[in-house]
Amino acid sequence: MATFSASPKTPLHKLHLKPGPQPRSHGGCVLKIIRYNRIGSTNTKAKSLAEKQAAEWTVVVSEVQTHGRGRSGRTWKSPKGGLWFSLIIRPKIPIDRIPLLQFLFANALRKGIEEVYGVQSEVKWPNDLVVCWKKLAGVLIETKISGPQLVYAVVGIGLNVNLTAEQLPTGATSIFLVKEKRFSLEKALSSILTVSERHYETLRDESAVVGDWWKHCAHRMKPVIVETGNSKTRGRCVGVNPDGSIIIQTEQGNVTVPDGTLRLDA
Ligand code: BT5
Repeated sequence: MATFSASPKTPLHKLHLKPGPQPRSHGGCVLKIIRYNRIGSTNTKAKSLAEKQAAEWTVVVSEVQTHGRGRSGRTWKSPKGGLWFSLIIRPKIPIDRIPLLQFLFANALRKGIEEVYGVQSEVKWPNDLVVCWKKLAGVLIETKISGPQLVYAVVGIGLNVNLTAEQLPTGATSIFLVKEKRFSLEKALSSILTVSERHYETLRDESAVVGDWWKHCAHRMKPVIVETGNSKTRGRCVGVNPDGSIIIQTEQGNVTVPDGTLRLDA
């Protein structure tokens, strides 16, 4: 089990700490959790801490985000009742393998959700966890690169835990809606971090990371449409690559799409 400490640099009035056991080492790094009741975006805060040399496994968590962010400037609804947090990591990986992080943390989140709540979810390209095609969680990875080096990555995770249908956008779901009961956010955070730590150690085994993701993919071998800007790719989803791209088998042959939004082709 992961155990937590608070950063001594965090302004005390912003901390909302729970007493806990002594911090544990993560490959030489101590897991630090910095808690807010309310913040703009935990990813934005974690990025500014990373710029100030915050150590790996520094976590920023907030009960509410007033400007929660998704990809490409999209909004992430983050009222009280969800688990909204960001983790700073500094993996030594080639920059073309950064997208592996997205697969790895989606895998860890899926496993954590299964362990804590007994909820079976599936991964959806590029960064979602879904239950019956409804979005349960999203992962937003933001990085700083210097030349060929990854300086840091901030892994933002949004998991709809105790949210009601009224609090969620159309097409979303929550653990509460699936299980019809409310759960502790604290336990979920602890377990997801513990599972993430376990998965993090497998980062170098890219075929295992991608293989695990693909095995639990909601659209594996299914007909899909991927929209990227103004272009649409239609065909059967036949794989994903360690560089984060998806492979679509079209009438003209296999097409590799680096990013976009995917839906089932009904
Ligand atoms: C994501 O973006 O799915 C990544 C979401 C990451 C959120 C976390 S919370 C902690 C950390 N701090 C941040 O500021 N962000 C991260 P994307 O694939 O672009 O999906 C965004 C879309 O999901 C929106 O355009 C909505 O349609 C939908 N959406 C918004 N809020 C949602 C919610 N709570 N649950 C499910 N879907 C949501």
